[in-house]
Amino acid sequence: MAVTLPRAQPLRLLAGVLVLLLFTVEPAIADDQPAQTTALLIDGKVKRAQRLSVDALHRLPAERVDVSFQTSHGTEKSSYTGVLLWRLLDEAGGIDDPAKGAELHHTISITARDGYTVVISTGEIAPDFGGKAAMIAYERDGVELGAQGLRVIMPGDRHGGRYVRDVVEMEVK
Ligand SMILES: Nc1nc2c(c(=O)[nH]1)N[C@H]1C(S)=C(S)[C@@H](COP(=O)(O)O)O[C@H]1N2
Ligand SMILES: [Mo]
Repeated sequence: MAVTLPRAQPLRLLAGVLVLLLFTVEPAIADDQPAQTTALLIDGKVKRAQRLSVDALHRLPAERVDVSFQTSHGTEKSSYTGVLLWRLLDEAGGIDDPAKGAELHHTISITARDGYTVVISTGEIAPDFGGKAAMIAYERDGVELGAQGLRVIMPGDRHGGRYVRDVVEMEVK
């Protein structure tokens, strides 16, 4: 015996409409977000805090480096092009500290859009000391990183942990 429950129909209709709304409204909200423009903020203890666009980075002296590092999904081997962190500090007027040996007294907190943060010391990248050719890359294997965002390159690191993806800020402390 087929018994139809008349009250079930409007409920189903309502559920259907709700499901439809979920699928249609969510992308509409995402589309309303302002386009994320890639830029790098250099602030904290620097003389002239800067917000550098990708174009501005392209106008600075470029370095290209071949690197290879371990990740949870195997070894990554690529060639990155970008600007040395030390050169970027220079662009921001240098470390704002007149003390002798100031380049050995500070840290740089590098933060990504997802909140991932890595801290390095200024002494590690100072040319007369650690001299590490750490850089912010805008290009990988000849292709612009574009929407992937800028990336920290740490030549010599064995694991990829400091290869911060989509970096947005370098704060000198
Ligand atoms: N923004 C951001 N960058 C990040 C991470 C992260 O979680 N967020 N993980 C790091 C770790 S632990 C590794 S091993 C590498 C992985 O590199 P891949 O994304 O190119 O595979 O990215 C590094 N950079
Ligand atoms: Mo990792």
